[in-house]
Parts: sequence; structure tokens; C-alpha cells
Amino acid sequence: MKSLIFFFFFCLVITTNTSSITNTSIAPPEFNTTNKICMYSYWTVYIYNEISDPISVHVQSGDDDLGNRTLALKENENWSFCEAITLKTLYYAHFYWNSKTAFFDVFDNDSSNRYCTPWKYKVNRRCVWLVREDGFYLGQDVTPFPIGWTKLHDW
Ligand SMILES: *C1O[C@H](CO)[C@@H](O)[C@H](O)[C@H]1NC(C)=O
Ligand SMILES: *[C@@H]1O[C@H](CO)[C@@H](O)[C@H](O)[C@H]1NC(C)=O
Ligand SMILES: *[C@@H]1O[C@H](CO)[C@@H](O)[C@H](O)[C@H]1NC(C)=O
Ligand SMILES: *[C@@H]1O[C@H](CO)[C@@H](O)[C@H](O)[C@H]1NC(C)=O
Ligand SMILES: *[C@@H]1O[C@H](CO)[C@@H](O)[C@H](O)[C@H]1NC(C)=O
Repeated sequence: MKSLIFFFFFCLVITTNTSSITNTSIAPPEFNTTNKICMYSYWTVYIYNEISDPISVHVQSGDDDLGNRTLALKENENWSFCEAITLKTLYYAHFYWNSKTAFFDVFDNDSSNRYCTPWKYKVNRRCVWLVREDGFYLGQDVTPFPIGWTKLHDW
């Protein structure tokens, strides 16, 4: 069990305007970003449901199973871990929304370096998934959609 959850408060200040309020249903969270020291990066991955139906999310890795969780609208699942120095840390997930399903890697070396918060000495890193009716988006923060989000998968 290498996933331990550590949380710290970090006030995320996002300027909003009227268009973003009508366009974003999820309020910016206060991410807990403890400066936990790892050999390499310390990560927290968040998966937010932005679909009005409940969805089920089942996250697993080679040696960890976070279970089948149900997320209502705006709810999130999150977990934290030290990235292996081999950079081979991999988490994958099954998603269920009514009759639709999806299955893909929710954390790997390549997508985390491309779309998540960049490496910085002794600073925790973060990936945020946004689950929408039209697919799955990855970003660094809960910013007003579609700013900062990259669509990576369909249902
Ligand atoms: C934030 O992380 C710290 C360190 O792990 C923990 O003690 C604290 O309870 C966390 N706070 C929240 C709100 O999760
Ligand atoms: C949010 O706004 C953008 C442009 O401002 C638009 O392209 C997009 O379709 C909107 N999304 C929703 C869910 O209304
Ligand atoms: C992360 O998940 C826990 C429950 O596992 C929840 O209490 C916490 O609020 C979540 N963090 C954020 C930033 O929403
Ligand atoms: C997880 O929950 C969904 C929805 O209830 C279900 O369709 C799916 O079979 C479950 N998956 C597992 C592995 O239990
Ligand atoms: C990890 O990703 C970085 C940046 O995309 C890449 O340069 C490096 O070769 C990758 N390492 C492994 C072990 O996949």
C-alpha cells in the first residue's frame, strides 16, 4: 500500500467573471498541498464528476485498489502517492455512467508531465480530471471550463 493521503490547505485564488460562473459548476477547491518529501515527486490526483448523474469510478494500480466509488455531481475522488524514481508509477481507472463505460490510465509519466503541475523542488504536484458528458479532461487546477483543460478521452 504505497498510497497515503496527506492534505494541507492551499488557497487557490481564481479570478472569475460572469461567463465562467454560468459555465463552471465546480467551485475551486482548497487543495491540501503538504510538502511531503519523496525520492521523486509527491502527487495528488483528483477526479471530479461534472455530470448531473452519479458515476462510478474504480481506480487501481499494480499494487493498490481504491475500490469502486460513486461520485455525485461536483464530488471528487482523490489520492496521493510518491512517484517511483523509475517513473513507472501507473494508475488506471474504469468509469461507469449509466450504460456508458470508459477505461484508461489516469496517471502515468507522460500525461502527468504534459498536462499536470510541473516539477518543482519540494513542491507537491497535482493532476485534475474533469468528467463531463462529452468526455474526460485533464488539467492542473479546477479552472472555469474550458480554460486549462485538455480533452484526452471519450466515453
Ligand atoms: C492536510 O494534510 C495534513 C498532513 O497530512 C493532515 O494532517 C490534515 O488533516 C490534512 N487536512 C485536510 C483538510 O485533509
Ligand atoms: C463554456 O463556454 C465556452 C466558451 O466561452 C463554450 O465553448 C462552451 O461550450 C461552454 N460550455 C458549457 C457547458 O456551457
Ligand atoms: C479528497 O477526498 C476526500 C475524501 O476521500 C475529501 O474529504 C476531500 O475533501 C477531497 N479533497 C478535495 C480538495 O476535495
Ligand atoms: C462498479 O460500479 C458500477 C456501477 O454500479 C458497476 O456497473 C460496475 O460493474 C462496478 N465495477 C466493479 C468492478 O465492481
Ligand atoms: C517521463 O516523461 C518525460 C517527459 O515526457 C520523458 O522525458 C521521460 O523519458 C519519461 N521517462 C520514462 C521512464 O518514461
